[in-house]
Amino acid sequence: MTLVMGVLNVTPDSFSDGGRYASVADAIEAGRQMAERGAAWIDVGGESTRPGAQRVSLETELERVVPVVSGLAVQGVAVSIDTTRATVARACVTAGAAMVNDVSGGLADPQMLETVADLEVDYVAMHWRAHSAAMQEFTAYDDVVEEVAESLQSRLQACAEAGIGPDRVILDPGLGFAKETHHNWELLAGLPRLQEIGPRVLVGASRKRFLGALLAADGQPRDAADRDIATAAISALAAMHGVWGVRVHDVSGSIDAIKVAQAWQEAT
Ligand code: PMM
Repeated sequence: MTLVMGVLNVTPDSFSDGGRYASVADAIEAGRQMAERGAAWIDVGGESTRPGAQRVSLETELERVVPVVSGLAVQGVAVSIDTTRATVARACVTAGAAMVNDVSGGLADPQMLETVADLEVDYVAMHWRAHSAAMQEFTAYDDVVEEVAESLQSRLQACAEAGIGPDRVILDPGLGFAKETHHNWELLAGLPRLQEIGPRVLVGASRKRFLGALLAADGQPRDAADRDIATAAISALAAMHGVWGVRVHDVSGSIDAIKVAQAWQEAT
C-alpha cells in the first residue's frame, strides 16, 4: 500500500506551514501526532525550499533539525531528513534518522552520495535544477516528462556509482521545483513513465502552488492551508498508480484517500 510521509518543517518561512512550532518540544509533538495518525515516515526539514527562498547556514540548519530528529527517533518514529547537505544528513542519521530526502538528488553537495552510501540508509533523489532562490528561472522544457525521467535516470546512475543500489533509491519528480503549473499536471499524468525507470516513486504535491492555481477564485489562488482536500485527491490517484509514497502535510486526509484507492483496486 502507498505510504504517507508527514511533512515537519522546522523553518520560520516554509510556504505552507512555516513558523508553526514555537519550540523543539512542539515540533516533536507534531511529528509524533502525525506518526500516530498513520504516517510511515516523518520528514524533518530545516531549510525552506519555497520558490525564492534564500539558503540558511549549515549551523542554523543543524540547530533546527538535529534535536527534532533525535526527539522523534527515541520515541521509535521513523524519521527522514530533508536536506541537500551531506553534513546535515550524517548528523541526522547519527541522531536516529533512517532515510535521507535530498531535493537536489545529490547535485547540491558533491559529498552527498558518498555520505549516503557510507550511512547505508534509503535515499530520496528528487528532480532538481537549481536552488530555490533561482529555480523558477529554469522552467523551460520541451517534454517535461521525458526530461525529468532522463534526469532521474542519470541520478540513479550516479547513486549506483557512489555505492547506493537501486533498491535503496526513491525517485521523485519534484513537483513545484523549476516547474510551471502545467508541468506538474503533465508529470502526474506521466507517472507510469517515471515508474518504468525502476525504483520506488514518491510524489510531493501537498499544498503546492499548482493546486492554489487550480482552485483559484476571482483570480486569487486558494490559500495554502485550504489545499488539503485537493492534496488528498492526488494521493488517491497516485495510490491508484501504485506509487511508493506521498509526502503531505495533512496525514489523515491522505491516509483516508489511499484507503479508498486500495479498496477500489482490491475490488477490481
Ligand atoms: N517538496 C518540498 C520539500 N521537500 N521533498 C521531496 N522529496 N519532494 C517534494 O516534493 C518536496 C520535498 C517543498 O514543500 P514544503 O515546503 O511544504 O515542505
